[in-house]
Amino acid sequence: MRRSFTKGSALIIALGLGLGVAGGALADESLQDVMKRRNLSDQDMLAAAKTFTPTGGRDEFIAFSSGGQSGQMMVYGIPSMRILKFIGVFTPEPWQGYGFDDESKKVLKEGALNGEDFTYGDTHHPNISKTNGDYDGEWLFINDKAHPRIAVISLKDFETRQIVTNPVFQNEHGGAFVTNNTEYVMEAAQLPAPLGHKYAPLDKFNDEYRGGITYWKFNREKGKIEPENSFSLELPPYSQDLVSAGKGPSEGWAFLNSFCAERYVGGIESGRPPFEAGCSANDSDFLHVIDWKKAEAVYKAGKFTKINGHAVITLKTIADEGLVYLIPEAKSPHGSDVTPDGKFIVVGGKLDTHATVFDFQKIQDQIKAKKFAGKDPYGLPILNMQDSLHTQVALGLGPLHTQFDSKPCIAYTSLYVDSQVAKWDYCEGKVLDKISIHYNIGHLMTMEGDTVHPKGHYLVALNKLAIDRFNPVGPLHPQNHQLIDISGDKMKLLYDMPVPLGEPHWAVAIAASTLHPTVRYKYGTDSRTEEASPYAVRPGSEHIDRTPGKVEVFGTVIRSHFTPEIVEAQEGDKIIFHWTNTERAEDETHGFAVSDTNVNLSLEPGKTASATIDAAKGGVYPYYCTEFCSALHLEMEGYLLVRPKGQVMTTKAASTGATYTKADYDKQYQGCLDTQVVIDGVVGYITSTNYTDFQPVVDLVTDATDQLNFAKDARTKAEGYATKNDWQNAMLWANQWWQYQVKAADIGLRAKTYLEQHGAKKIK
Ligand code: RUQ
Ligand code: CUA
Repeated sequence: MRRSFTKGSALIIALGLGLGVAGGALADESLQDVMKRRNLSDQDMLAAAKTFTPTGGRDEFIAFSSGGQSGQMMVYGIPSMRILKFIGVFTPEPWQGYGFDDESKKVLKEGALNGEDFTYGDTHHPNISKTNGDYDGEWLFINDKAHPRIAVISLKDFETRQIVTNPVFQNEHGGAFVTNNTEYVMEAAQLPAPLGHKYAPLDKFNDEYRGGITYWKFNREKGKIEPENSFSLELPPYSQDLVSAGKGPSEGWAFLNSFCAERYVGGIESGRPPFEAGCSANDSDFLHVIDWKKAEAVYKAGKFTKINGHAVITLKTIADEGLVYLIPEAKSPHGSDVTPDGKFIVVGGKLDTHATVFDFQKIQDQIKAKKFAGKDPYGLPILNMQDSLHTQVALGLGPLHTQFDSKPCIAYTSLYVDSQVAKWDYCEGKVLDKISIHYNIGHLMTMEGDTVHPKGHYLVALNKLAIDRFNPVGPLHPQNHQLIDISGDKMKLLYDMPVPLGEPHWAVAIAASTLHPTVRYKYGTDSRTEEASPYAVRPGSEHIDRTPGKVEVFGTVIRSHFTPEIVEAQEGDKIIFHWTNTERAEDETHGFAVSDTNVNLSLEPGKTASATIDAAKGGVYPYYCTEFCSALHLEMEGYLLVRPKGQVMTTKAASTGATYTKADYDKQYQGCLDTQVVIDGVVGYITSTNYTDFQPVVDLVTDATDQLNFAKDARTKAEGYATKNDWQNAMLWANQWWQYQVKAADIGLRAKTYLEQHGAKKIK
């Protein structure tokens, strides 16, 4: 429950709000009545009970989903399917100030190509950093198919730290998949093009158009991809698709498929059959088996050429060194997923009814014996498909992607054309169960389903079409994420979640207990780099620096004021605001918006962020806080005054406003003394318990102590003015003293509630 404070001679805590119970007959409805009224079956009730999360409840798993064309990501809880956050990645996200503060503009700028800033991204495949093949919950990666890019997101604060653009590919699809210890983030090209963003006519397709895969070196300590330590493999123009890293026995290898080994070039406008006909004409495409450990050694030995400053291992070197082997795979494959034990690779086929299970050991045996069926036109050895197979299983129409269960040998494969999920045993090669979804599933996600220890429990179907599942909202329908219970023998559909964001593509889910996000930043953190901001100031040392043509504000925010509140500048000046949120209280975020400008910051506790304004036109630009942070949130405001050319600076920036008397001061002063009694009571309660055993309370006590120190300062000022009979300033500072007390009391009450709810013990 929210508390609010009413100003008066004493602090009144309004606890009574919202306690009323809905009146009338509905309140007396029984479960049976509700089931009847809403036409719910026992099965529905069971599904509801499996997903319903009472107020304050937490989810067992956290999912990170691609946000498709939004260029963002979505975070939601499983099994409740409650959306927790959208993460701005390749596109601005105003609420989080992403793309609006100077710090995040820098991150987005890294994603510009040929000088162009993109305001969309086509995000496809998220991946969580792994340690020994399991999610470690530290970093998140996602690719942008449209402008080949990879982004790095910190799972401490769910903010984007870095964007790298691919210097050699024109387009990609097979990102962002990590190797088992996150040594590399893999990004495979899709539409072949001349490497290095160059031109070549299409009649040179076979000779000058190329595919490839980039290995982006990830520095875990810095949380950064290191382009200078990354390399790419030049690959034939086969339209490479998805890739996954080997595990266990297949550690050090990667498996990348392709869907147009025909190297067909369409041209429907000139009477040629289109791409779709030519790219699906042959019975097979190629699975690329990549020895990435060996490729890394070749790169480190300097056997590469440079394109746009980036190391590329050429096809010739790849063939000479034996870095890539090809295996024919069923027509128009899609999805390449390594089993948790690392022994098998499962590949779907969009135009096939089978899932193909390749046996890594059999592949190795052929490679070791140099037993090749032939070579492709680029000199890459081709293995015999039959000799590489473990089994092929007829699953249904359009098998795409596969995820794994915690139970051995159990896999789930999406069937796009059939609109179903197949549960099957890849060891024995038999189908166990099927469930219909709505509709045309693409990817699917089990809990930690691409790690060496999948967690089972749930599966989410990421569907391409929703058609009739939700209330109509016009021709563009929401996406449909469907939650399925996979804990029993038979799959059970639990919940449909509409998502109005973009095509979901893939998602990954991690046990919530593995994530350890921060509650607040270390004081003065530039959240976009996670480093100390050089612009942070402590309360009391706020200042405005003026140099010709430039006004630089070093300020702080706290409930419920900006310091400074009035900033004057001259037309033509560059004005730079740096704000530090000095709050430590959980969720006490302030915003900073300047009217008639594109400035909108989000200042979470401890964060420092900056905004630059070019004051082209004289005028009055009010600024205000955009988060309803306190009872006096609307009063959290200020003015940027830009004087038109020719006007001089006024020394008295603000009018004096109302005038106060000694009586006003005395009344306020008494009010502060009364409030202090309430605060002392709360402090007495907290210190009488074992509160130091509760870290969140220790943090809150630190916050409250901060506020009480500010209160003491304000009191000293008030009393100082009172001795000079300056009742105007005395009264205003006494009021400010009270404002700080209110915030201290608010924090104290949060701490008290926490202690009561978490069974604190009396020790005094
Ligand atoms: S792909 S629907 Cu973009 Cu991940 Cu398979
Ligand atoms: Cu700070 Cu509203």
